Amino acid sequence: MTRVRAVELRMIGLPLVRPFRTSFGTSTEKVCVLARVETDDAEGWGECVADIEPGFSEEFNDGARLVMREFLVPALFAAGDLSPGALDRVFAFVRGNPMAKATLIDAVLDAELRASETSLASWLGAERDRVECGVSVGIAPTTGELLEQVAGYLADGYRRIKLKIEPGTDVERVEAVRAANPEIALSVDANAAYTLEDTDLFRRLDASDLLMVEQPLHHDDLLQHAELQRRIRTDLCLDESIRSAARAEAALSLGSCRIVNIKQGRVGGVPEARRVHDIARSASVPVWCGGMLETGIGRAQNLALAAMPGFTLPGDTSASSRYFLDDLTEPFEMAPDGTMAVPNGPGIGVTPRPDRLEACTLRVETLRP
Ligand code: NPG
Repeated sequence: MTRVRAVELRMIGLPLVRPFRTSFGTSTEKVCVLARVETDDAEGWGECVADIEPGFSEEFNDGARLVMREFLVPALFAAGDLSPGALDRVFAFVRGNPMAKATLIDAVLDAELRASETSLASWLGAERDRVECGVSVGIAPTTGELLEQVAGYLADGYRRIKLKIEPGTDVERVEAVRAANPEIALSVDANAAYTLEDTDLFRRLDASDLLMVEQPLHHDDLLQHAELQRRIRTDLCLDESIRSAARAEAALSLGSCRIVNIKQGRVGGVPEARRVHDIARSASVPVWCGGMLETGIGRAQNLALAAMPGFTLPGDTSASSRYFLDDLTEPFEMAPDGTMAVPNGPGIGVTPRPDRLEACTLRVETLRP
Protein backbone atom coordinates (compact mmCIF):
# COMPACT_ATOMS: atom_id res chain seq x y z
CA MET A 1 0.00 0.00 0.00
CA THR A 2 1.31 3.41 -0.87
CA ARG A 3 0.03 6.97 -0.94
CA VAL A 4 0.90 9.54 -3.58
CA ARG A 5 2.11 12.75 -1.92
CA ALA A 6 2.88 14.87 -4.95
CA VAL A 7 2.96 14.73 -8.73
CA GLU A 8 5.29 16.84 -10.83
CA LEU A 9 4.24 17.32 -14.46
CA ARG A 10 7.07 18.55 -16.64
CA MET A 11 6.96 19.36 -20.35
CA ILE A 12 10.34 18.67 -21.89
CA GLY A 13 11.78 19.21 -25.35
CA LEU A 14 14.81 17.63 -27.05
CA PRO A 15 15.89 18.10 -30.68
CA LEU A 16 15.96 14.96 -32.81
CA VAL A 17 19.19 14.11 -34.64
CA ARG A 18 17.30 14.06 -37.95
CA PRO A 19 13.72 14.90 -38.91
CA PHE A 20 11.43 11.88 -38.61
CA ARG A 21 8.82 11.80 -41.37
CA THR A 22 5.81 9.48 -41.35
CA SER A 23 2.60 9.43 -43.36
CA PHE A 24 0.98 11.61 -40.68
CA GLY A 25 3.64 14.31 -40.28
CA THR A 26 7.25 15.28 -39.65
CA SER A 27 8.85 15.57 -36.20
CA THR A 28 12.01 17.58 -35.66
CA GLU A 29 11.93 17.56 -31.88
CA LYS A 30 10.68 15.35 -29.12
CA VAL A 31 8.31 17.19 -26.82
CA CYS A 32 6.47 15.29 -24.11
CA VAL A 33 5.17 15.33 -20.55
CA LEU A 34 7.14 13.55 -17.86
CA ALA A 35 5.46 12.70 -14.57
CA ARG A 36 7.41 12.27 -11.37
CA VAL A 37 5.34 10.95 -8.48
CA GLU A 38 6.37 11.04 -4.85
CA THR A 39 4.91 8.33 -2.67
CA ASP A 40 5.46 7.61 1.01
CA ASP A 41 8.38 5.37 0.13
CA ALA A 42 9.92 6.37 -3.19
CA GLU A 43 9.66 8.44 -6.33
CA GLY A 44 8.69 7.11 -9.72
CA TRP A 45 8.85 8.29 -13.33
CA GLY A 46 6.46 8.04 -16.26
CA GLU A 47 6.77 9.41 -19.80
CA CYS A 48 3.71 10.35 -21.80
CA VAL A 49 3.95 9.10 -25.39
CA ALA A 50 1.56 11.71 -26.77
CA ASP A 51 3.01 14.09 -29.33
CA ILE A 52 2.71 17.82 -30.01
CA GLU A 53 -0.23 17.30 -32.38
CA PRO A 54 -3.06 14.74 -32.38
CA GLY A 55 -1.67 13.04 -35.52
CA PHE A 56 -0.97 9.49 -34.35
CA SER A 57 -3.92 9.36 -31.99
CA GLU A 58 -6.40 11.88 -30.64
CA GLU A 59 -4.21 12.49 -27.60
CA PHE A 60 -1.64 15.29 -27.68
CA ASN A 61 0.72 16.88 -25.16
CA ASP A 62 -1.30 19.82 -23.89
CA GLY A 63 -4.49 17.76 -23.78
CA ALA A 64 -2.80 14.91 -21.93
CA ARG A 65 -1.29 17.34 -19.44
CA LEU A 66 -4.72 18.85 -18.76
CA VAL A 67 -6.37 15.44 -18.38
CA MET A 68 -3.71 14.52 -15.86
CA ARG A 69 -3.84 17.80 -13.98
CA GLU A 70 -7.61 18.27 -13.87
CA PHE A 71 -8.88 14.70 -13.57
CA LEU A 72 -6.38 11.91 -13.07
CA VAL A 73 -4.04 13.43 -10.49
CA PRO A 74 -6.92 14.62 -8.24
CA ALA A 75 -8.36 11.09 -8.45
CA LEU A 76 -4.96 9.70 -7.49
CA PHE A 77 -4.83 11.94 -4.43
CA ALA A 78 -8.44 11.17 -3.49
CA ALA A 79 -7.81 7.43 -3.71
CA GLY A 80 -5.54 7.56 -0.65
CA ASP A 81 -3.79 4.25 -0.06
CA LEU A 82 -3.28 2.47 -3.34
CA SER A 83 -2.80 -1.21 -3.72
CA PRO A 84 -0.70 -2.17 -6.72
CA GLY A 85 -2.82 -2.58 -9.82
CA ALA A 86 -5.71 -0.49 -8.46
CA LEU A 87 -5.16 2.46 -10.76
CA ASP A 88 -7.16 1.11 -13.70
CA ARG A 89 -10.23 1.30 -11.47
CA VAL A 90 -9.31 4.69 -9.98
CA PHE A 91 -9.05 6.15 -13.51
CA ALA A 92 -12.03 4.32 -15.01
CA PHE A 93 -14.27 7.38 -14.66
CA VAL A 94 -12.24 9.03 -17.44
CA ARG A 95 -13.05 7.45 -20.78
CA GLY A 96 -10.18 6.77 -23.15
CA ASN A 97 -7.04 8.89 -22.78
CA PRO A 98 -4.77 5.83 -22.45
CA MET A 99 -1.57 7.82 -22.94
CA ALA A 100 -2.35 10.22 -20.10
CA LYS A 101 -3.39 7.32 -17.85
CA ALA A 102 -0.29 5.31 -18.77
CA THR A 103 1.99 8.16 -17.67
CA LEU A 104 0.68 8.07 -14.11
CA ILE A 105 0.10 4.33 -13.90
CA ASP A 106 3.70 3.73 -14.97
CA ALA A 107 5.08 6.38 -12.61
CA VAL A 108 3.25 4.89 -9.60
CA LEU A 109 4.33 1.39 -10.61
CA ASP A 110 7.93 2.61 -10.89
CA ALA A 111 7.72 4.09 -7.37
CA GLU A 112 6.23 0.88 -5.96
CA LEU A 113 8.93 -1.23 -7.57
CA ARG A 114 11.71 1.08 -6.42
CA ALA A 115 10.33 0.88 -2.88
CA SER A 116 10.46 -2.91 -2.99
CA GLU A 117 13.80 -2.95 -4.84
CA THR A 118 12.31 -4.95 -7.69
CA SER A 119 13.13 -4.27 -11.33
CA LEU A 120 10.32 -3.71 -13.80
CA ALA A 121 11.77 -6.48 -15.95
CA SER A 122 11.58 -9.04 -13.16
CA TRP A 123 8.07 -7.86 -12.16
CA LEU A 124 7.04 -8.52 -15.77
CA GLY A 125 8.57 -11.97 -15.76
CA ALA A 126 11.19 -10.98 -18.33
CA GLU A 127 13.29 -13.89 -19.48
CA ARG A 128 16.18 -12.14 -21.20
CA ASP A 129 18.75 -9.62 -20.10
CA ARG A 130 19.34 -8.34 -23.65
CA VAL A 131 16.86 -7.65 -26.43
CA GLU A 132 17.20 -7.49 -30.21
CA CYS A 133 16.92 -4.01 -31.68
CA GLY A 134 15.28 -2.85 -34.85
CA VAL A 135 15.10 0.64 -36.27
CA SER A 136 12.29 2.61 -37.85
CA VAL A 137 13.43 4.65 -40.84
CA GLY A 138 11.42 7.75 -41.67
CA ILE A 139 10.34 8.64 -45.21
CA ALA A 140 13.51 10.00 -46.84
CA PRO A 141 13.60 12.76 -49.47
CA THR A 142 15.02 10.39 -52.11
CA THR A 143 15.56 6.67 -52.64
CA GLY A 144 19.31 7.30 -52.60
CA GLU A 145 19.15 8.89 -49.18
CA LEU A 146 16.95 6.09 -47.91
CA LEU A 147 19.45 3.47 -49.10
CA GLU A 148 22.24 5.40 -47.42
CA GLN A 149 20.38 5.62 -44.12
CA VAL A 150 19.49 1.93 -44.22
CA ALA A 151 23.13 1.02 -44.93
CA GLY A 152 24.22 3.14 -41.95
CA TYR A 153 21.76 1.46 -39.59
CA LEU A 154 22.75 -2.00 -40.83
CA ALA A 155 26.40 -1.13 -40.23
CA ASP A 156 25.44 -0.11 -36.68
CA GLY A 157 24.08 -3.63 -36.21
CA TYR A 158 20.30 -3.17 -36.25
CA ARG A 159 18.59 -6.52 -36.77
CA ARG A 160 15.43 -5.34 -38.47
CA ILE A 161 14.75 -2.36 -40.71
CA LYS A 162 11.26 -0.86 -40.79
CA LEU A 163 10.48 1.59 -43.57
CA LYS A 164 7.81 4.21 -43.19
CA ILE A 165 5.68 4.36 -46.33
CA GLU A 166 2.89 6.53 -47.69
CA PRO A 167 1.00 6.58 -50.99
CA GLY A 168 3.45 7.48 -53.76
CA THR A 169 6.51 6.59 -51.68
CA ASP A 170 6.10 2.89 -51.23
CA VAL A 171 6.58 -0.10 -53.58
CA GLU A 172 9.57 1.22 -55.56
CA ARG A 173 11.35 2.32 -52.38
CA VAL A 174 10.75 -1.02 -50.72
CA GLU A 175 11.92 -2.89 -53.82
CA ALA A 176 15.08 -0.79 -53.95
CA VAL A 177 15.91 -1.49 -50.30
CA ARG A 178 15.16 -5.19 -50.78
CA ALA A 179 17.30 -5.39 -53.92
CA ALA A 180 20.24 -3.83 -52.10
CA ASN A 181 19.73 -6.05 -49.03
CA PRO A 182 18.32 -9.43 -50.08
CA GLU A 183 18.75 -11.09 -46.69
CA ILE A 184 17.69 -8.54 -44.09
CA ALA A 185 14.58 -8.62 -41.91
CA LEU A 186 12.53 -5.85 -43.50
CA SER A 187 9.09 -4.47 -42.72
CA VAL A 188 6.97 -1.45 -43.61
CA ASP A 189 4.70 0.82 -41.59
CA ALA A 190 1.96 2.83 -43.29
CA ASN A 191 0.46 4.52 -40.23
CA ALA A 192 -3.06 4.10 -41.60
CA ALA A 193 -2.42 5.85 -44.93
CA TYR A 194 -4.17 3.37 -47.28
CA THR A 195 -7.58 1.86 -47.99
CA LEU A 196 -8.81 -1.53 -49.21
CA GLU A 197 -8.76 -0.07 -52.72
CA ASP A 198 -4.97 -0.32 -52.48
CA THR A 199 -5.08 -4.12 -52.24
CA ASP A 200 -3.07 -4.52 -55.46
CA LEU A 201 -0.28 -2.40 -54.06
CA PHE A 202 -0.05 -4.71 -51.04
CA ARG A 203 -0.09 -7.73 -53.36
CA ARG A 204 2.94 -6.23 -55.11
CA LEU A 205 4.63 -5.83 -51.75
CA ASP A 206 4.16 -9.57 -51.15
CA ALA A 207 7.05 -10.08 -53.59
CA SER A 208 9.47 -8.18 -51.32
CA ASP A 209 9.24 -10.89 -48.68
CA LEU A 210 8.50 -8.53 -45.79
CA LEU A 211 8.34 -9.60 -42.18
CA MET A 212 5.09 -7.66 -41.91
CA VAL A 213 3.04 -4.72 -43.14
CA GLU A 214 2.11 -2.55 -40.18
CA GLN A 215 -1.20 -0.67 -39.86
CA PRO A 216 -1.97 -0.15 -43.54
CA LEU A 217 -5.62 0.88 -43.08
CA HIS A 218 -7.69 3.21 -40.89
CA HIS A 219 -6.28 3.88 -37.42
CA ASP A 220 -9.30 2.46 -35.64
CA ASP A 221 -10.22 -0.39 -37.98
CA LEU A 222 -10.28 -4.14 -37.40
CA LEU A 223 -12.71 -5.50 -40.00
CA GLN A 224 -11.07 -4.14 -43.15
CA HIS A 225 -7.67 -5.27 -41.93
CA ALA A 226 -9.13 -8.77 -41.59
CA GLU A 227 -10.30 -8.53 -45.20
CA LEU A 228 -6.89 -7.29 -46.40
CA GLN A 229 -5.15 -10.05 -44.44
CA ARG A 230 -7.24 -12.61 -46.35
CA ARG A 231 -6.19 -11.02 -49.65
CA ILE A 232 -2.41 -10.87 -49.18
CA ARG A 233 0.30 -13.30 -48.14
CA THR A 234 2.43 -11.02 -45.96
CA ASP A 235 1.53 -10.90 -42.27
CA LEU A 236 -0.28 -7.79 -41.13
CA CYS A 237 0.68 -6.19 -37.82
CA LEU A 238 -1.58 -3.76 -35.99
CA ASP A 239 -0.40 -0.75 -34.01
CA GLU A 240 -2.87 2.18 -33.86
CA SER A 241 -5.92 -0.12 -33.84
CA ILE A 242 -4.78 -1.93 -30.68
CA ARG A 243 -5.85 0.42 -27.91
CA SER A 244 -6.40 -2.12 -25.14
CA ALA A 245 -6.20 -5.79 -24.32
CA ALA A 246 -9.87 -6.11 -25.30
CA ARG A 247 -9.14 -4.70 -28.76
CA ALA A 248 -6.18 -7.05 -29.11
CA GLU A 249 -8.48 -9.97 -28.33
CA ALA A 250 -11.00 -8.74 -30.90
CA ALA A 251 -8.29 -8.27 -33.54
CA LEU A 252 -6.97 -11.78 -33.05
CA SER A 253 -10.37 -13.39 -33.11
CA LEU A 254 -11.33 -11.47 -36.28
CA GLY A 255 -8.05 -12.34 -38.00
CA SER A 256 -7.18 -8.64 -38.43
CA CYS A 257 -3.45 -9.30 -37.98
CA ARG A 258 -0.97 -12.07 -37.33
CA ILE A 259 1.51 -9.92 -35.37
CA VAL A 260 0.92 -7.26 -32.70
CA ASN A 261 2.96 -4.13 -32.01
CA ILE A 262 2.75 -3.39 -28.29
CA LYS A 263 3.21 0.19 -27.14
CA GLN A 264 2.51 0.48 -23.46
CA GLY A 265 1.47 4.13 -23.72
CA ARG A 266 -1.06 3.46 -26.48
CA VAL A 267 -2.83 0.79 -24.40
CA GLY A 268 -2.86 2.63 -21.07
CA GLY A 269 0.31 1.54 -19.32
CA VAL A 270 2.66 -1.31 -18.63
CA PRO A 271 0.10 -3.52 -16.79
CA GLU A 272 -2.30 -3.39 -19.76
CA ALA A 273 0.62 -3.99 -22.15
CA ARG A 274 1.35 -7.13 -20.18
CA ARG A 275 -2.26 -8.24 -20.69
CA VAL A 276 -1.92 -7.67 -24.46
CA HIS A 277 1.25 -9.76 -24.39
CA ASP A 278 -0.51 -12.56 -22.51
CA ILE A 279 -3.48 -12.62 -24.91
CA ALA A 280 -1.21 -12.74 -27.96
CA ARG A 281 1.00 -15.37 -26.41
CA SER A 282 -1.87 -17.68 -25.61
CA ALA A 283 -2.95 -17.33 -29.25
CA SER A 284 0.66 -18.01 -30.40
CA VAL A 285 0.79 -14.58 -32.04
CA PRO A 286 4.24 -12.92 -31.95
CA VAL A 287 4.50 -9.43 -30.48
CA TRP A 288 7.20 -6.79 -30.56
CA CYS A 289 7.76 -3.53 -28.75
CA GLY A 290 6.92 -0.37 -30.66
CA GLY A 291 8.51 2.99 -30.00
CA MET A 292 7.37 6.58 -29.95
CA LEU A 293 10.73 8.33 -29.98
CA GLU A 294 10.91 7.98 -26.21
CA THR A 295 13.60 9.51 -24.02
CA GLY A 296 15.57 7.19 -21.77
CA ILE A 297 12.63 7.03 -19.33
CA GLY A 298 10.19 5.49 -21.80
CA ARG A 299 13.00 3.50 -23.43
CA ALA A 300 13.80 1.80 -20.12
CA GLN A 301 10.15 0.70 -19.80
CA ASN A 302 10.14 -0.54 -23.39
CA LEU A 303 13.27 -2.60 -22.89
CA ALA A 304 11.77 -4.32 -19.83
CA LEU A 305 8.63 -5.16 -21.81
CA ALA A 306 10.63 -6.34 -24.80
CA ALA A 307 12.40 -8.86 -22.58
CA MET A 308 9.14 -10.77 -21.90
CA PRO A 309 8.91 -14.21 -23.51
CA GLY A 310 6.25 -13.39 -26.14
CA PHE A 311 8.33 -10.56 -27.64
CA THR A 312 9.93 -12.73 -30.29
CA LEU A 313 10.60 -10.07 -32.95
CA PRO A 314 13.07 -7.16 -32.74
CA GLY A 315 11.37 -3.97 -31.56
CA ASP A 316 11.67 -0.26 -32.34
CA THR A 317 13.94 -0.13 -29.30
CA SER A 318 16.84 1.71 -30.87
CA ALA A 319 19.86 3.30 -29.21
CA SER A 320 19.55 6.82 -27.73
CA SER A 321 21.91 8.07 -30.46
CA ARG A 322 19.36 7.21 -33.16
CA TYR A 323 17.14 9.94 -31.70
CA PHE A 324 19.12 12.41 -29.58
CA LEU A 325 22.59 13.90 -29.38
CA ASP A 326 22.21 13.89 -25.61
CA ASP A 327 19.42 11.83 -24.00
CA LEU A 328 17.74 12.74 -20.72
CA THR A 329 19.14 9.68 -18.96
CA GLU A 330 22.49 8.01 -19.41
CA PRO A 331 22.35 6.99 -23.08
CA PHE A 332 21.13 3.55 -24.09
CA GLU A 333 23.74 1.96 -26.29
CA MET A 334 23.36 -0.92 -28.68
CA ALA A 335 26.13 -3.50 -28.94
CA PRO A 336 27.56 -4.20 -32.42
CA ASP A 337 25.55 -7.45 -32.44
CA GLY A 338 22.33 -5.40 -32.48
CA THR A 339 21.24 -6.11 -28.91
CA MET A 340 20.69 -3.82 -25.95
CA ALA A 341 20.87 -4.53 -22.23
CA VAL A 342 17.65 -4.52 -20.24
CA PRO A 343 17.93 -2.27 -17.17
CA ASN A 344 17.99 -4.34 -13.99
CA GLY A 345 18.00 -1.75 -11.21
CA PRO A 346 14.91 -1.11 -9.04
CA GLY A 347 11.86 0.10 -10.98
CA ILE A 348 12.66 1.18 -14.51
CA GLY A 349 16.31 1.28 -13.46
CA VAL A 350 17.12 4.78 -14.70
CA THR A 351 16.43 8.40 -13.74
CA PRO A 352 16.93 11.62 -15.68
CA ARG A 353 20.28 13.33 -15.20
CA PRO A 354 19.41 16.47 -13.20
CA ASP A 355 21.35 18.87 -15.44
CA ARG A 356 19.81 17.45 -18.63
CA LEU A 357 16.35 17.51 -17.09
CA GLU A 358 16.74 21.17 -16.20
CA ALA A 359 18.12 22.07 -19.63
CA CYS A 360 15.24 20.31 -21.45
CA THR A 361 12.40 21.66 -19.30
CA LEU A 362 9.85 23.86 -21.06
CA ARG A 363 7.46 24.12 -18.11
CA VAL A 364 6.92 22.36 -14.82
CA GLU A 365 4.24 22.30 -12.13
CA THR A 366 3.95 20.39 -8.89
CA LEU A 367 0.54 19.19 -7.72
CA ARG A 368 -0.23 18.25 -4.12
CA PRO A 369 -3.43 17.07 -2.43
O1 NPG B 1 12.02 4.31 -32.80
O2 NPG B 1 10.74 5.18 -31.29
C1 NPG B 1 11.02 4.90 -32.47
C2 NPG B 1 10.07 5.30 -33.54
C3 NPG B 1 9.29 4.14 -34.04
O3 NPG B 1 8.19 4.46 -36.09
C4 NPG B 1 8.17 4.61 -34.89
N1 NPG B 1 7.18 5.19 -34.25
O4 NPG B 1 4.14 4.98 -35.96
O5 NPG B 1 5.16 3.64 -34.66
C5 NPG B 1 5.05 4.74 -35.18
C6 NPG B 1 6.09 5.79 -34.90
C7 NPG B 1 5.64 6.96 -34.06
C8 NPG B 1 6.57 7.86 -33.61
C9 NPG B 1 4.35 7.15 -33.73
C10 NPG B 1 6.21 8.95 -32.84
C11 NPG B 1 3.97 8.24 -32.95
C12 NPG B 1 4.91 9.13 -32.51
